[in-house]
Amino acid sequence: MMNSTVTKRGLMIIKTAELETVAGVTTKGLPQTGRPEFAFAGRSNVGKSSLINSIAKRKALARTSGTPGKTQTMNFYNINNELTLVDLPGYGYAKVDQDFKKKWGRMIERYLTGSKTLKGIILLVDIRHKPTADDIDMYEWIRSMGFTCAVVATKLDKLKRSEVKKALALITETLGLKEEDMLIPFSASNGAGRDEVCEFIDNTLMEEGS
Ligand SMILES: Nc1nc2c(ncn2[C@@H]2O[C@H](COP(=O)(O)OP(=O)(O)O)[C@@H](O)[C@H]2O)c(=O)[nH]1
Ligand SMILES: [Mg+2]
Repeated sequence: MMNSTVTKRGLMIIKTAELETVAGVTTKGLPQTGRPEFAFAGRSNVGKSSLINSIAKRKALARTSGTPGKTQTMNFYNINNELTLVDLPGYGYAKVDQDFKKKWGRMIERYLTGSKTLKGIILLVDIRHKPTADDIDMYEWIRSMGFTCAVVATKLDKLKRSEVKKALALITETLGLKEEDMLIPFSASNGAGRDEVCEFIDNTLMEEGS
C-alpha cells in the first residue's frame, strides 16, 4: 500500500519547489495561487518547516530553527506548479504578546476560512509529548470546519522503538482521533513517514478529482 499512489500518479515526484509568497499579519488579502493548497499547523518548533523540506526533498527550502517563535508569517511554497504547501506560523509560543496572538489568530482564521483552494490541513504534534490544549482546539476546529485532516507525530527518531505505540495511543486519546483519522509517525531526520504524508496529499487530491 505504501507509496503506491504516490509513485503511480507521479504527483509527488518533486520537480520544482520554491517559496512563492510570504504573508504577514499586516498583509492585505490572500495570495490566490489557483493551485490546491495543504496547510501545516502546529506548535512552534514542532517541525512544520522540516516536514515541508522533507516532502519537497529540499534541505533548506523552508527555514528551520531551534528557536521557537521564529516564523510569524504564512509561507506559501509552490511545488511543481501543481500544489501549494502553506507553512503556518506556530502557535503556543509564550513570548509572543497578546496583541500579536490576536492578530495571528485572525490572520490564520482568515486564511483557513477564506481560501477556496485549501484541500486539507496537516496538524503536527511532537510524538514525545501529550498534545496541548492548543493542539486539541486546533484539531477540533479543523474537524468542525469539515476539513480533511491528517495528524503527523513528529520527531519519531527521538523515541525508542518500544515507546512508539504508547506515544501514539496517548495522541489518539488526547485528541480524540476517530477511526478514519490518519496518524502518521514521522521523522525529518531519517524520512520515516514522508511517503505516507505524500500519500495523504495525493489521495485527498484524487478524492477531490483535482
Ligand atoms: N530529531 C529531530 N529533530 C527535528 C525533527 N523535526 C524537526 N526537528 C528539529 O526541531 C527544530 C524545529 O523544527 P522546525 O521545522 O523549524 O519547526 P517549526 O517551528 O514547526 O517550523 C529544529 O531544530 C529541527 O531541526 C525530527 O523529525 N527529528
Ligand atoms: Mg517553521
